[in-house]
Amino acid sequence: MADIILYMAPGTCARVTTIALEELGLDFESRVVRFMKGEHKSPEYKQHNPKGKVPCLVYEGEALTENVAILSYLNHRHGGLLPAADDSLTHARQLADLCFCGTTLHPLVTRIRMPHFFGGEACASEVWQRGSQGMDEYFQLINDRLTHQTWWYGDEWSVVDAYLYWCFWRVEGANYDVSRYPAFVDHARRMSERPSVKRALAREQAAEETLKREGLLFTPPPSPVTR
Ligand SMILES: N[C@@H](CCC(=O)N[C@@H](CS)C(=O)NCC(=O)O)C(=O)O
Repeated sequence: MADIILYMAPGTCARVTTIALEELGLDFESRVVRFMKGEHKSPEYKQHNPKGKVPCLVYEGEALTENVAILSYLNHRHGGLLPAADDSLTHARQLADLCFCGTTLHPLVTRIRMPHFFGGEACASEVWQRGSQGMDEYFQLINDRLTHQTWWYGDEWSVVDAYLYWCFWRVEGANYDVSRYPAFVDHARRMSERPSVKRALAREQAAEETLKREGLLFTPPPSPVTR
């Protein structure tokens, strides 16, 4: 058995962990979880992640869930995912940045990308609008920060950039107008050029092919808004 197994599904926030593992150059196995078959809610999968979600990292036999925790752990073990933090305040602030992605941005991403989940077809447009309005403030904040620097922490790339990139990609594909945030657009382009991201996307592509072959590829309902 591989020492590191990542349970993932294409297009999901598991991409952030995939990019982190690729950045670290670790040897790991990506295992696709078949949402369409309800595999993520099966008793077998819930032995790894009782919350029934991806990502779940099994590292040397120990399961770990939640992107923020996984990324912090990987950084603790290997370094290289966050700038060196010698004091607890810097460390806490980095945690705050990861939490911003996981607990502020991600729920808004879901409202924009999957508005139908919140009250069905009848409310989808309203949910999308409210999610987008909520997101505008944060995209502006991110854009302002990236206007004069390459990465979230200046010249130094970090896994916060990977998290931001996933959020950006998700809402861009759900008709959210990202062109209002040109520095964030440039950041996403820089991210997409990183070899780690290319390798992560290739893994997702392979998983997608598998799901397609099995007739289990999830396609979300069309966005309630058009651009
Ligand atoms: N807080 C969790 C969120 C994980 C999460 O929501 N994953 C989604 C994919 S992006 C999922 O597995 N959804 C399946 C479901 O909720 O049924 C994390 O950051 O890891």
